[in-house]
Amino acid sequence: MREYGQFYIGGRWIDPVQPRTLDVVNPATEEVCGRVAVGSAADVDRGVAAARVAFPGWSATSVKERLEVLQNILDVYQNRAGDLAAALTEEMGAPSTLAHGFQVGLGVGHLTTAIEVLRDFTFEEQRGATLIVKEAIGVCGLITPWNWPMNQIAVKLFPALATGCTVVLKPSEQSPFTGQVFAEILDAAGVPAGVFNLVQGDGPSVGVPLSVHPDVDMISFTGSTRAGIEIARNAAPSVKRVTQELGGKSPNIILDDQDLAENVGKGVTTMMGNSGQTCSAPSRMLVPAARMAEAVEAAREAVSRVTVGDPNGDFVMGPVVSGAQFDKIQALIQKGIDEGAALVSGGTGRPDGLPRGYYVKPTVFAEVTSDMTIAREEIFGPVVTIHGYDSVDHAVEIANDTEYGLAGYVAGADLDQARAVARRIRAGYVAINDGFDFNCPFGGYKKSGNGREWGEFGFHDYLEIKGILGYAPDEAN
Ligand code: TXE
Repeated sequence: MREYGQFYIGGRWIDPVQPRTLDVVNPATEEVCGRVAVGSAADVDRGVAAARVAFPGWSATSVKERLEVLQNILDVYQNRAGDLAAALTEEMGAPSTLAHGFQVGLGVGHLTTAIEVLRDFTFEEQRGATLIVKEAIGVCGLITPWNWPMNQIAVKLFPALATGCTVVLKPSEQSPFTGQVFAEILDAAGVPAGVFNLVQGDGPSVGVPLSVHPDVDMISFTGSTRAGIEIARNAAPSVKRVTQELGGKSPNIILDDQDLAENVGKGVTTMMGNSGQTCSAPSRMLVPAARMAEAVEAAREAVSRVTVGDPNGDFVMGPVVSGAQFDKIQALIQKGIDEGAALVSGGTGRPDGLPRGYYVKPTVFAEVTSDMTIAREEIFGPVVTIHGYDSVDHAVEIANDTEYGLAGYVAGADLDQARAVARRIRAGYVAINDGFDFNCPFGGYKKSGNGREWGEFGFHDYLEIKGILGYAPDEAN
């Protein structure tokens, strides 16, 4: 049983202003596995004040000094990777191999990338008589979700620190353990007091006071579109910057010239990873309509290999994060059945032999059309919908027929055609025949949000751009 009763503020572990705690439930057992202090507006005030005091000093440090701090964090992070992964598996049910290899591993990738980007980043640029200066925006509130808890903290925090910002982090109330272990890591790495502050709590108790706070310069948020809109609304009176990485309903177009069975299999396996709780997951699979039967067979075969069970055991998929997510997914699967989609595999109810824990059956629907609820709403569970298209133009039309625009996937043997299709997808991130790149900008069009994370693009969100006229070197005057 984990007990975390304090917040990390101003370089110290301190008690919350008012004692209140929240139980954390292990989704694999449905039992309480820990207790975490819940903050209030008064704790947010303290965190923001500490970050404000630290800002002038931290933003004035040299790149070399910040590189040293980031390198220290990397060393401690790698030493404590096992603790982070264990915390993560307990709080959100990710299988331990996924938790260690990807969930926590991505943090190493983002940190290493931030170090590389910072080494070469151009903070100042002379253009004629004008100097362009990129300056840290100030105190940043980072509000993160539970699905890739460590990755989401990493992708925000490291660019924020690298650019000279100071932060107050509020992790999801459903996955607070990783945030707590992570604060211990930053403390051990010698991050200067007040540069990083941690206040735990839920949306109303801590997320809202952070969003409205007049002394916070920016909120970086990842989570639901609902909360993203609320944050932007709450932030508006103080005119702070708000970046949002929200939901997705990403298309996976398998073109006719590519190996259909192989790519259907890959799409199904990718979708089931992390129990489908990935904002950029390839949730809508688009195949040539004439080959629907072939695709269904391949999907059935692939899904039969997705074993479900105890995240500490040798299974591909663990539970989903909570009872609320379980219920939401069940309702959407039922809706798919009611609206006439063809259920290929899975369905409602728990998998056999798993009476406890928020386990969902890996589910595939075929013959799905864009008007169905399962094609429109983000399910955020292990559910793939297969849609048939009649032509490449039709595939692109289906791909873009969504209010989201986070990611897209194209599989094609003729690369010219695949590239042309990738260009036509209205999304912030499109992968042709797989591929992974820590420097590729990641963020959404439409209701998937705004701002871009990852690599160099992740730095821009945390910088103000100032132009100083008449700053020309003597010879340019
Ligand atoms: O998210 P919330 P929930 C989607 C996914 C999922 C649905 C609901 O479809 O099924 O959202 O998940 C904080 N002001 N995604 O309800 O509520 C909250 O405390 C400030 C996609 O768990 O958005 C947590 O830290 N903060 C997504 C964070 O927002 C607020 C990842 C996310 O929780 C707030 C997660 C408020 N008013 C869910 N309300 C992705 N893009 O990957 C909540 N929070």
